[in-house]
Amino acid sequence: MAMRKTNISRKTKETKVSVYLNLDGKGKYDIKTTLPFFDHMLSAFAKHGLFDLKIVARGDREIDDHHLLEDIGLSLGMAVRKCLGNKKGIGRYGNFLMPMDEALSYVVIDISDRPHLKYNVRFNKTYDEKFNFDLIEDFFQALVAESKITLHIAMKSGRNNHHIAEAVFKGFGKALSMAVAIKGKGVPSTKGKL
Ligand SMILES: [Mn+2]
Repeated sequence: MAMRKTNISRKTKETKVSVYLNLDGKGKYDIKTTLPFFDHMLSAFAKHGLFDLKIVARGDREIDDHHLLEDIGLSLGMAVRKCLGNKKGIGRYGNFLMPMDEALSYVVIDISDRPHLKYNVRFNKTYDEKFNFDLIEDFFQALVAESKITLHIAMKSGRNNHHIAEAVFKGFGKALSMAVAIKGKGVPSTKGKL
């Protein structure tokens, strides 16, 4: 039986990240990444996925925010994979269409053991000194690499960057919640292994 909850600590010369994740939580979150906008996104992910999630992260933001977002993605990906163990009984697939006012995201997951990200999200290039929206793709690329899931994220529509990002993170929470939910007993694959 998979543990369904775990702690991950990851430390390099660039960043330090700790993650607590419980897949069968109640949507309780405590996120401190030193990036308030990204805290807001990860909080929305936990709240709407009904995961319990605690993240404390810091990094070399004097360079830029790339290392920090990438390493949070790696750590959260490791946590997802560790929580799922041998994947017995999970639904495996999940998808969600998530609106946020004018923005509409479509997130599709296969817990496949084959890491693949198909990311079709375009943000407005207006300069935002608080947050680089381009790094969201790097976060998901890192998360996919470590969790070994197949993840498709597409935007059907969207004008405001905050709305677009929030539709992506809420949709990811809902789709992942569906994919990790216990639905049966065996491993959901004709190969007998995931
Ligand atoms: Mn918001």
